Amino acid sequence: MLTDFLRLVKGFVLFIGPSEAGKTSILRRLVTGKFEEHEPTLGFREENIAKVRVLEIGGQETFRKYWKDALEQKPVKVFFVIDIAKDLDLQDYYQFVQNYPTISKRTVLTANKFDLIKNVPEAINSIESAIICSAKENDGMFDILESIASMRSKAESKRPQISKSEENKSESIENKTESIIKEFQDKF
Ligand SMILES: Nc1nc2c(ncn2[C@@H]2O[C@H](COP(=O)(O)OP(=O)(O)OP(=O)(O)O)[C@@H](O)[C@H]2O)c(=O)[nH]1
Ligand SMILES: [Mg+2]
Repeated sequence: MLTDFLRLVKGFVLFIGPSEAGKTSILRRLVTGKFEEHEPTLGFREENIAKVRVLEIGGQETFRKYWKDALEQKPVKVFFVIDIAKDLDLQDYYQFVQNYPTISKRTVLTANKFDLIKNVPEAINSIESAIICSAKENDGMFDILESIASMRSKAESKRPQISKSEENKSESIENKTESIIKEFQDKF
């Protein structure tokens, strides 16, 4: 079912990672600007963020087989969300990177629940592309949004455009990213 769905979807961003790390909380924060309690994701769910299709797959053991299905459909970017306070979650990330060395280049380690700790563990600090965030405290949400939005701009810039006004022609990728972010500004 998920595979059939994904075959129809071109260009999506994937949110995966251990259960309870906060994937749904981050995505709902980005969409609604609010932090609320959620049921665990029993399967997968979809959001539209900055006009990008974002798919979350639940982290419970029974749903992890779907991660593979989704990864085979080549997501443009993967956000691997972990609970920053749980060493086991970080081990999960290392395992993922080992299992999917190619995809790991397009993967952003997203260390959530920063509000629970005082100092970022050195192992996470040393990962340059990692995003440290807290869906609860609304920290780092802008970084995630920017990362999703810039991905859309890049994808668009590769597409041939049929009719372009002079104004559009001069619009740089940075400007596009900025305009997408403006849509979301009231949420932060
Ligand atoms: N302290 C704290 N708790 C958080 C944060 N983000 C999420 N939570 C809590 O963590 C629990 C799990 O959050 P979810 O967003 O459902 O986690 P998930 O990664 O979507 O989990 P699955 O769907 O089962 O894979 C909930 O009780 C949230 O309220 C955060 O930034 N800080
Ligand atoms: Mg979830």
